[in-house]
Amino acid sequence: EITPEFIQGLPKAELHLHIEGTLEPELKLELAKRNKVDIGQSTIEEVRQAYQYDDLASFLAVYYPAMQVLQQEQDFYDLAFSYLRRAAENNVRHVEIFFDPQAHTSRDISFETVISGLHRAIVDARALNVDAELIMCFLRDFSKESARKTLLEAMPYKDWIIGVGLDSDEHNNPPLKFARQYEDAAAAGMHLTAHCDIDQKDSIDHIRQALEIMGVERIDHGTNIVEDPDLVDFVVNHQVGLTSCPLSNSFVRPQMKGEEILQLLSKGAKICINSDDPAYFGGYINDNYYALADQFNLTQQQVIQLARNSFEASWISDEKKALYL
Ligand code: ES4
Ligand code: ZN
Repeated sequence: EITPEFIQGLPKAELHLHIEGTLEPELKLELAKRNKVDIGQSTIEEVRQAYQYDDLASFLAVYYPAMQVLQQEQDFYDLAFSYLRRAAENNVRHVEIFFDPQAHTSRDISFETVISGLHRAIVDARALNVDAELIMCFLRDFSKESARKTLLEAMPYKDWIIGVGLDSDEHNNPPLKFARQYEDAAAAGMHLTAHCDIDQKDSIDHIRQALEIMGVERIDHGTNIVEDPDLVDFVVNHQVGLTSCPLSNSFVRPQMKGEEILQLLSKGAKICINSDDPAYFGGYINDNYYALADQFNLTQQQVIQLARNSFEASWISDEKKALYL
């Protein structure tokens, strides 16, 4: 019923996309050469062969070390501009891009180098009819002191950062660990979101903390919320966005979670479809819509609602939103 052409034709927003997860093998090799970094692989086939993961821990162990090829401002520009070109090809009109400054500052790459390259790509991508913003993620397995330092480094660039998020290893790293940094970010005018991953030991607790104590406006992943009807009512009543990533789920989590996505959609939750780390999980946003639509027999109405939700859950101005809704 649903064709790739139908999905291609829908204007979409992408709200759950890690820029470091868009590093394709081709660019990884080019940057390794440019910066004379030995990554242990020298062909695209070898790079792809190293992509062996079946859960979050084994994925993150491949993902973070690969970032050493990113060194110069131009590298961050090339990474972001390549993604934004793909986004435009996927008919993505608006994107809120996660970046992990601590994955770079911990390697002695300056915050300024990272954000300047990303921001310059965003400015140039306006010519492609893609409007993009940055969400700064704290690495939740780093200390709260490190998060505090990162937020201070970000302050001179706060007009370039629309919000903060939380990613990396969730085990024993609850949202509340960063309550103070979220308060400070909100006081600086930033929006708030947090990863609360699927089937984590404490995922319902984490979702509840993030929503009820920290006031996040979106939950990244978070489809486990179906286990708790009161929390589902809360996200429906407060229009909290839920950013799902079907291909990511099927790669490094137990399954795509299509039933949960459809259940939340039918209850009126602002759930939407995203690609997470497309260079690692076998597809960009249209591939994610198609995989879900194909395997769970979605109707055109359901796919249209998912695309509408992506704009409704976004942080663009109401005037701009009206152009898409
Ligand atoms: C991530 Cl799949 C996933 N989970 C947690 N943190 C991440 N950062 C990038 N991809
Ligand atoms: Zn993510």
